[in-house]
Amino acid sequence: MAMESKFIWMDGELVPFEKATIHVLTPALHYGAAVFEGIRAYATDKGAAVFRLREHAERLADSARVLGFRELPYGAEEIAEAIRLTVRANGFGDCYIRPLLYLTGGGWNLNVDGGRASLAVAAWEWGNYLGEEALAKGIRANISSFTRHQPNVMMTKAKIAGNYPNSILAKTESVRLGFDEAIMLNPQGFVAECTGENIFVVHKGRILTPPLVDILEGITRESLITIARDMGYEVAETPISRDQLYIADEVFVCGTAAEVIGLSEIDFRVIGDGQTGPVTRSIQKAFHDAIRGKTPQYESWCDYVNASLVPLTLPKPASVPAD
Ligand code: PPE
Repeated sequence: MAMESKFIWMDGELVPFEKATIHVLTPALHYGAAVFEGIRAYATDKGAAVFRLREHAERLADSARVLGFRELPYGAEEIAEAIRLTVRANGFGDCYIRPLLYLTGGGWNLNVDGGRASLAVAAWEWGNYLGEEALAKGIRANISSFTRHQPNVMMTKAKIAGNYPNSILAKTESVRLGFDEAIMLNPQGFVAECTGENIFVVHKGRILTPPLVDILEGITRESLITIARDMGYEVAETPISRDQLYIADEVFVCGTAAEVIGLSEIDFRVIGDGQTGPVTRSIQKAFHDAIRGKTPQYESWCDYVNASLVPLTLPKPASVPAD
């Protein structure tokens, strides 16, 4: 199984991969009452480094708060430590990390207060999210026939598991139509985000991206805005229409899993010259350097798993290799 690892961390314990199971009557599974993160760690000269770990751990706790959990078994710092421990115990360099806080032990009357939250942290080696050729050639996207969430229907700031069937509907439709990814519009008809990425447009030397109001506050998005501004580009957070995508010089998408990928075509219109454009390439390169700890300016974004600053207070079974 491609997602295999030695251990998955579950509520304070590293459990062997095959034993990391939950009962079919766990409410999270029935109602999507769970929140998750997608995080990447990268092999660097100083060992594995988790990219922007603190921000991801805080977003997980925030997502739980948005879903209505009033008490969490772990705070952001403990979540971060469980993540470092999981990467270390599995001996991974490059890997994808998936913490999941899920409703269990009750909550069957659609009330989170009837149950409690449990935390699991898995990690696995996950290659190119948008396909082998995405980085070199860019990908083809369409505008989805499905609308992205209105924030008073589903909370777009939170990575709530139950938000994702909206992405599944859109992505499945796009792939069946022969595209690689779906671009989703908000209920007003402006560009929101993709099924698992934020989106950027390059037009006449300026970089534009939709405002945060009804999208996920992507951590890659925020990193790229910082990188682009540091490189001297003007970046504006502004509503973007569908036709602005068609006439863009470049369009790129970004996310933890996808990283930074150019769009070669949208709705059968070639974007720019149909290749990953020069602005996208320069930002891609700066991002790839940053995630591997090669840019002193951004080194604080790398959390080296072998250099935990907090003492290891979480339970650790005897089978875990010594640090
Ligand atoms: N929008 C959505 C809807 C989203 O799911 C992601 C992450 C982003 C934007 C980018 O956010 P960030 O990772 O913080 O830069 N999507 C996750 C993959 C979803 C999946 O399970 O598949 C991810 O990239 O981990």
